[in-house]
Amino acid sequence: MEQTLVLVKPDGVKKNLIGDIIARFEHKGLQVAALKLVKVTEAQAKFHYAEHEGKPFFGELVDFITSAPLVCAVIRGENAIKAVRQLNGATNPIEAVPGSIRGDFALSIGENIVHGSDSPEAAEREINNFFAPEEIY
Ligand code: DAT
Ligand code: MG
Repeated sequence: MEQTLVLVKPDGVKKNLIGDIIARFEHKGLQVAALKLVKVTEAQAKFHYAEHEGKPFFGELVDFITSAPLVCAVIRGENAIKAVRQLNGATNPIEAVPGSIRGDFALSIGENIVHGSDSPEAAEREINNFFAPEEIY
């Protein structure tokens, strides 16, 4: 069993897509192990996206993710990390295939609706940045 961190980013929340997005993970057979709505702090955002520090889009990324509440979730299941990223679709929504979350609901790379951890190490780090152990069931 794997665990991964999912974010329904502020654009997904504003577009009233929380339910649709979480439903896709549930329909796939993955389980929701933790779920909450939060306004991310700048420090939390910078830690979450630390691998992108120094890139030209880093400032915009931090501004965007802290601009309004988002939904964070721990999603659990067999191959959860890869399964979530497959359901999310390619980073750039214009490359994401129809049927994927980004392929269906997003148009621009700066506002691509959803996040999924990309490795077990990243998942552990990212989950700890958003959840206390007792919040995960
Ligand atoms: P992913 O979210 O698919 O793991 P990533 O880790 O490469 O993609 O990038 C993190 C986020 O940063 C991504 O969801 C959107 C934003 N981003 C990535 N590349 C970008 C670019 N070239 N211009 C603007 N935003 C970008
Ligand atoms: Mg990433």
